[in-house]
Parts: sequence; structure tokens; C-alpha cells
Amino acid sequence: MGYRVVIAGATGNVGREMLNILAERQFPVDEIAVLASRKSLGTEVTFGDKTLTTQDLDTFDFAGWDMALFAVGSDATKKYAPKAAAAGCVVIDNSSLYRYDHDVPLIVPEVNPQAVHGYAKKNIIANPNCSTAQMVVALKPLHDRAKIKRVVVSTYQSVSGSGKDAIDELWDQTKAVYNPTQDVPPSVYTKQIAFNVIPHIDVFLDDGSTKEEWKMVAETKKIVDPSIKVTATCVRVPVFVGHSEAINIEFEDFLDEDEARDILREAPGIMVIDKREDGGYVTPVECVGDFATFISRIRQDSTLDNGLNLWCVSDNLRKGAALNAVQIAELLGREVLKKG
Ligand code: 2RA
Repeated sequence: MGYRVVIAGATGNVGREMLNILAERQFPVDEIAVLASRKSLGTEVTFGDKTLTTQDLDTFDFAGWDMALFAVGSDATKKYAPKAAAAGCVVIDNSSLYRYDHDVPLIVPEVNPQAVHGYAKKNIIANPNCSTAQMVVALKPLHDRAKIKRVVVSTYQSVSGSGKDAIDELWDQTKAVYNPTQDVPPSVYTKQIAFNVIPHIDVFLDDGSTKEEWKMVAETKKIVDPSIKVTATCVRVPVFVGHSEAINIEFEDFLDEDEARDILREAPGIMVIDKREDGGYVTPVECVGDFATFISRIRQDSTLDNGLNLWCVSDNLRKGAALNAVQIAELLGREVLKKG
């Protein structure tokens, strides 16, 4: 016996990846419903070898369904997640709406699986921001060994984090550079993204940081340890899929780079590719479609008594969103609902 699963937002980048990953991981699905907004109603999506037709999120009855993976914006989540939760369907939400709610667990299964037992307060579980998810997978095993004091992270985030229109914009702007008669002005971003980088993701806050940077701070504290100090600079780069991060870590105690490498090699969800030679590291194009969080460039930070630098790359549509949500569904099934 398996689960009755709903995908809300099934026609977006993340919703489609959720369906792909549920099929790839052979999640025990008895029945699946795919929902979309009015404008995408009737669109067909693929689930394994099946073709499914989207139903109307606005009128769907969630009663009798075990869990709903939400991949819609915060506005739609605000309208429909409580409706699903009240009907007894556990919501696993990819938006930022509930991430900072004390009554909603924010979960990366490799890091804080025990938090799943807190789902019942609102019948909702939150999925972290993509740039947070891959980082905490790397931080947790090191934190367990040598308690992290401070993290300084610079991100290099792909355009797929902004959605399909941004992917099209990068493609069109890139072509336009080689065909000057074809001008493609910025529309998703404030400046050209082709052959450029933009130090601005989400909105600016009063202290000069952006909300994307604030998310990495707040979510790391909620998922790993509130005592960890985090400062982030989040940058958009002309890459289609795959977020990269340069992470500097200061520990309470000294941690040798070789021991850190061994710890990461044994840690869940991590693939270490780290050779001090040409090509001995991972780049975003190599992570696409993979489940792993890749770690390279592990090395001491000699400017600190207890410092370490590392390079972290992962498919932002997978571990950064859809995979983590499916892993939460697996955790919820295994630890709580116990069907299948
Ligand atoms: C981004 N993390 O990369 C944000 C939302 N997916 O745009």
C-alpha cells in the first residue's frame, strides 16, 4: 500500500522535477494528482511512463490525500496550503512562506530529520531555499565534529532559480551578443545576465543585504544551530542550472583539511571530488540531474586558527528544491505515516 500524492504547481521547473524524482526514486505512489493554476489548466505533464493532465488548484478537494508537494509562489501557497492541511493532507511547501514559522519544521533530511515529528502543529513542512539546502548538507557533518562559529559564503546562482523566463532570457541575450541586430533588454533581472554577474537576488533589505542573503542566515540557524554566525553574498551568474558556493568556515576547534575531507566523504548526500590538479573539482554543468551535493577545493584557511575553505555545487532544481521535498516525503512516510 502506498500514498495518495498531490503535486501543486506541476507545470513549473520545480513541479516537473518533483514528478521526475518521485518516479526515479520509485516513491510508493498509489495515486497522484497534478494541479496547476487556471492559466496552465489542462497542460499535460510526465510522471514516469504516464502522462497526466493538470487539474485546477483552485477547486481541488485535498480530503483523502496523504501529502501535497507545493511548488507554487508564496501567494498561492498562502491561499491553498492551509486548505490542504485542514483537509488532513500534509503539505511539503517549497515557497518561503512558512520557513520561519516556529510551528512549521524546516527540514533537510540529511541534517535535521528529527524535525519531521513537529509537522502536526500546522500539518505543513517547509522546504529550505535552494542556496541554503546544499550549504547545510556540507556544514552539518563538520559542525558535529568541530562546532562551527562563523560561515562566510559567496554564492554563484544559476538563472533557473528565477524560473523559466530567466532561462529563456539568458539564452536570448547570449544569442543577441553574437547577433547585434537582435536586442534583448533585461526583463527578469535589472541588468544584462549574459556574460555578466549580478550581485542581487530577491529584494534589498534596510541593512544593505538582500532577502536571499537573509534567508541563508535565518535558515542555517533554524536547520543546523542558532549559534552559527552566517554572512552571505548571493550572486546571479550566467549558468542555466546548478548553484555554486565558496564557503569559508571558522570552527571552535581546529579541524585538519584531511580529516574534513574524510568526514565529508562519509557524510550523507555528499560526493567529494577534490584533487589539487586541473579538473580536480566540480563545476555546475557537471552537477545537473544529479542528487548529490558536490564538495571540492577543501583546504585550510591559514588566516584563521581554526579555518577551512571549500567549494560546494549542487543542482538547485534537485537538492535545492524538488529532491529535498521528495526526501521529506520519504521521511514523512517512513517516520510518521508509515504506509508503503
Ligand atoms: C533563486 N534561491 O535562486 C532563489 C529562489 N529559487 O532565485
